[in-house]
Amino acid sequence: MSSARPGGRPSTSPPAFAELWRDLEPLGRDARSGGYRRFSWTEADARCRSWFTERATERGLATHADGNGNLWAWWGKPGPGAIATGSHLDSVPDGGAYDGALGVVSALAAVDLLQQKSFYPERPVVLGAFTEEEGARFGVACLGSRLLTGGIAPETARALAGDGGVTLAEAMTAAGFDPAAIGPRDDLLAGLAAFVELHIEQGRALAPLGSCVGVAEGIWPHGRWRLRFGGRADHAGTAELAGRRDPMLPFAHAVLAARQAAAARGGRATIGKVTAEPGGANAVPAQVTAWLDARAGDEAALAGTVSIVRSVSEKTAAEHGVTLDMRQESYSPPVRFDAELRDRIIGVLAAAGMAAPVLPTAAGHDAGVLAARLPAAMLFVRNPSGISHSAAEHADLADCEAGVRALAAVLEDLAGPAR
Ligand code: HGY
Ligand code: MN
Ligand code: MN
Repeated sequence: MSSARPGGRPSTSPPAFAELWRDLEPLGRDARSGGYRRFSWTEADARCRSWFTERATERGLATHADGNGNLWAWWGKPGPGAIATGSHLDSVPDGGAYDGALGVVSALAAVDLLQQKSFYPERPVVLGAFTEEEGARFGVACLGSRLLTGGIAPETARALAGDGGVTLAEAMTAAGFDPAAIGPRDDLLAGLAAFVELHIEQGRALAPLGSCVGVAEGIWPHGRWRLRFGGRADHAGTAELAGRRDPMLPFAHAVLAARQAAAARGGRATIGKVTAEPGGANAVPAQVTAWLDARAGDEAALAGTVSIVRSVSEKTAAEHGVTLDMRQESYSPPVRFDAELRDRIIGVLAAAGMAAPVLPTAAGHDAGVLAARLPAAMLFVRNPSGISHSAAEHADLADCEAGVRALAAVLEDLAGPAR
């Protein structure tokens, strides 16, 4: 726990969303693509961690990391009934600037706004920055919040290996953290009365409604499956087509089957990551590995999509003399956020002059993981294009600042004098 300066920032400095944003924006951005590569336990991650700790400390917040690498910053003495807010700082490969980061920056700027008006919380307010929310390095979405809540066994997590085979344990050790310390923190969770995550909208529902903020209803069930097709390497020119054991063929069938199965169920299926090894342009590959991301409005539809992908992959792999190993890497059950907390937030925003529609989402979030353990809610900030998981992701400054005002109003209500 680093020492916090009493009283926080000097009250003269202006609310600092734009200033905070400008500070964070360059960290982990790839000069070529303009997208972000803030992968957990890398140098970019370390810079984001330092940034968060410094910004929180200068606001008088007491900071610490839990054993899982999630960062916490306390406004007020840590204790029961705390109101938590925050999000994540990691990104997908070449992701956008706002996914996760907007929630963390908005939480700090909301503290500024409240400190500016000399509000002091009756119950502690704690800001969180969760590690490996995207699962971009170790394959399991929301890894930090799952570890915190006991959603994944520590020994399973330690053994997770990213591209290149580096395990989570090795990556944490290299970053100066102790992998033996990961695991559930029921003591920390017991002190939290609610968690409210602000996040950029992913999809385009708010713009047509003319709203700058929205409130989440729930999260679709979704998951990630790894498919490994094992064939036989051979010469692209001299190997007869008939005798080949080409893993690319069943893979191609799997891609098309996924799309058709998801479309038939009103769901989503994506294969955005695939490797062909050893990767010679003039050779039949020995192995093709692909990751299926599948989502649907309910678990039956999701299971139906995955089952069709599995059966088509098995059938076509057999036809081509190819082996198949398909395994689930990450699964998130459906989430319905706490209705009472959601409605209370809608009321607070309405009183602040912000009509906030209630939106479902197919995007996963740490709030969805924490919702299994405590009342959780989400605020969405308008995304004019709806695009996310892309360098093109964007939210207008005015909407971001409206999000900060919304979050500040919610924190003031939840952490202020009992109603
Ligand atoms: O993949 C998701 O839905 C989230 O962005 N992690
Ligand atoms: Mn994301
Ligand atoms: Mn996110």
